[in-house]
Amino acid sequence: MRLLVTGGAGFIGANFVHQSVAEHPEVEVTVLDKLTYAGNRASLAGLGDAVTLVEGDVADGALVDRLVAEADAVVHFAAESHNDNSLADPWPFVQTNLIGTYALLEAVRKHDVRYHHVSTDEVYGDLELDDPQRFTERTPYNPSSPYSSTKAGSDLLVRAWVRSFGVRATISNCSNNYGPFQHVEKFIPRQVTNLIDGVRPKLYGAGANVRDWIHVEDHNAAVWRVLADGRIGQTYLIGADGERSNLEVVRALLEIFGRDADDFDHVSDRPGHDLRYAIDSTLLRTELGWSPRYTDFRSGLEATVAWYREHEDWWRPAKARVEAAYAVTGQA
Ligand code: NAD
Ligand code: TDX
Repeated sequence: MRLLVTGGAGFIGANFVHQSVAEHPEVEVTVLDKLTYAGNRASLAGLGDAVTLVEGDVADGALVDRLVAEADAVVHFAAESHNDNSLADPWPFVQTNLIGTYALLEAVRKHDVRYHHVSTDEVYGDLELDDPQRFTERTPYNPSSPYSSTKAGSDLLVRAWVRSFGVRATISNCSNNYGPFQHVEKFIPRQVTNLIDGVRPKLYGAGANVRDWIHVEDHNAAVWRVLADGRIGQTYLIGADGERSNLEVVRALLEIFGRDADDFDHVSDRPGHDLRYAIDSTLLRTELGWSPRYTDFRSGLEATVAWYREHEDWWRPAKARVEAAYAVTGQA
């Protein structure tokens, strides 16, 4: 099988490519990645002939048409992915997340290629802390930020292309991922690399916001299950019952680093900051037999800390620029 993986030099995409090469040796992988600030060739190092990297834009219709014509399936990870960046400059989010998805949909429609669309739980908006309901496949869309609204729009394009044109597509909406190769702008890698540098973690607002953490390998195993056996036109929610407040995560990291429990700073909150995400992944578990392997968040976090300690050459070049940008918004 020939698989086109967009965004394969980013966090989740790179982990997906590593996992695919290790567990599905019959698959030939082509990565299409623009190598923005978030993409890194080094994340695909050591994979040899099994992977071809094409540097290009998912919104480039002619390039996408050519690559899709040579593929049996497409897994679309490429996106502008960081909420804080979408507040500073929404345009790249509209361009990549909406126009990029449109270009892929037109190509898979023309060449009748199987398509899987990787999306986020943020399309559903947020929940109150004490809401007993979690997000399901039937929860109405209610995105808050430029990032999540462009992801929501891209999901709706996929649904329309399935219904109107018979495109063979599935969608998955996953909760917050952690693990190796995540950019240092994101919450967990930012605090881990701060702690390695002897800098105090930075918590937005009071730190009461809750995220539903899942290890990236569990997310990608679910994407493979959906790609292989998912029903065309169906949306699957991916989550591993990992709800934690940001304060709890910071405290766990401080403990891992042997630092005092109050050794962190409160910084300016994110405008429009979603309060809580929580996923009910019953459909995925019952229909496709998926379950997470990383059920102990603390040991997953320890393994992630060890990875960042061992791969300073990978993250160090991005660190100073990220912290300089956070200083401008009062978040450093
Ligand atoms: P990331 O920012 O780490 O990686 C994105 C990748 O896409 C980078 O390699 C970047 O170079 C590439 N890219 C950006 N614009 C492009 C363009 N126009 N053309 C081609 N390539 C382009 O993101 P991530 O965290 O790995 O997220 C991957 C996908 O998973 C996204 O669609 C995101 O919405 C979704 N998702 C992420 C999470 C999470 O917790 N990180 C959770 C649920 C869903
Ligand atoms: O320094 C920080 N301090 C802090 O308290 C940073 C960077 C973040 N936060 C908070 C904001 C969020 O409540 O931590 C939480 C997680 O923040 P992010 O890592 O920016 O993730 P989030 O905004 O929740 O979105 C992530 O999960 C869903 C991904 O970036 C998205 O791509 C994905 O769709």
